[in-house]
Amino acid sequence: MRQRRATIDDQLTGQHAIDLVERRLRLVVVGIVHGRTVSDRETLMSARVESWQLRTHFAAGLSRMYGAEVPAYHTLVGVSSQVNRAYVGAHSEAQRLGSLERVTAERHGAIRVGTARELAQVADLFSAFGMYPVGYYDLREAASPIPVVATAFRPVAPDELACNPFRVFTSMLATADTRFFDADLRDRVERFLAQRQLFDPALITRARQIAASGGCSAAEADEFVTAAVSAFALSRDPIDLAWHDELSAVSAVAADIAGVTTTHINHLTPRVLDIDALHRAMTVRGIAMIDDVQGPPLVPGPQVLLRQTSFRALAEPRRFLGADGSVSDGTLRVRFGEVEQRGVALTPAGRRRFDAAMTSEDPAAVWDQHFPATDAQMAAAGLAYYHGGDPAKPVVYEDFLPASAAGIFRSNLDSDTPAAEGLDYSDYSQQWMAGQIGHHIHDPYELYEKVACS
Ligand code: OOG
Ligand code: NI
Repeated sequence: MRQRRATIDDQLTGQHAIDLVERRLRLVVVGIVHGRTVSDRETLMSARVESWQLRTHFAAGLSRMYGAEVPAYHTLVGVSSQVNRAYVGAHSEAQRLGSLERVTAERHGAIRVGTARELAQVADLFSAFGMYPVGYYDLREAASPIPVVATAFRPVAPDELACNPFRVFTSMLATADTRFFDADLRDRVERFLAQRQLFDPALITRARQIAASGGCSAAEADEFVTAAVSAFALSRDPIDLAWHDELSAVSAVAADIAGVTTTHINHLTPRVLDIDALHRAMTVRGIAMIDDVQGPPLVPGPQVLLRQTSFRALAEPRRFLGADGSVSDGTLRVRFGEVEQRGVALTPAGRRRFDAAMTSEDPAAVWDQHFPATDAQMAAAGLAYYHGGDPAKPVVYEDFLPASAAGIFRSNLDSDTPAAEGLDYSDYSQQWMAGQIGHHIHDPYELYEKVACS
């Protein structure tokens, strides 16, 4: 048994880990069919594939596609799995925030859309994978503002998170904010966006049906997942150069979102158990990471919330359409590599302390004025969530941090223009977004309460 375990761990290198989970899943589906009835193909194809299984296939499909498009992702995933194995080998309690297998296979993605209508389509599409909007992030409020409002789509029930925690940070361009878009530009951006179609309407209709029934047949699953994955492929269609340039002068993010007729997966982020080791290992390989790890500092006590860092992807080939109708080759540097380390989820009281610590020039230096040094003290003071209140069983933070997200966005921009001075007359809010997309946006704290009590 020990022998076998070692062989499995050896295989846990990046995509391998994902493929392994996916393969096991297929075996489960086949196994169910065999167990119940005869094993003829018809029965197999009518076997039910649950939403969580579709989610696993979706995450694996995106990972394969993104790896083919952005080769540096493979390096990041490979180094991440090495770091995880080394960390588990050296720390006896390493797996209390998740098994080596879960952590190594875990990813979050990021996508960006232009309008509330497009966001509503994303919400419907992701509901087929059991991924629902959680939290509201207004990145216009960050120290260095980005003209987007966002939510994250993810599983919400504890057993669904345990099956597969895939999540996607999803941003929407804030065209109604006059500090970024004057009336004329807003009008032209909105007209451009109204004319494009990111998703085949049939895909969204099918997604709604799958969401309503909680899954689909094995026969339909492949086609549905393949279509969903390809909706996020980088397009080879020529980009209108003048329009893209005009938007780039306002905001690189606006150009990435509204300067093109499609959307794409911006990044897929592996999870590591030791982000500082990862940062060093990537730097040694000559990959220039951003200087800082975003989010909480490295502290001797319990690691909280989420730490992230990133590197700029290489320029990717794109085709451009000139004013004279000629098509030329060029490049864009938009997509990047990111890695994350997840810690314990904080209660509202813990989060207030975190926000206070982060106002310091040097959060690590003042950390012990805000947080105790052990999980037992964190639990006793009601600062963080633990399963059944047991300090040995932290509840993992499943969400994002607005300041870090803005930092991740900005660190990878060629240039960005600051927002103009002035007041914001737009009415973006969590309620506004929920109304626009027709889905309840979950409060992360309510979900952590439930997880801690389950
Ligand atoms: C999203 C940036 C935020 C994160 O992990 O906080 C993000 C984007 O670049 O589209 O991915
Ligand atoms: Ni990210």
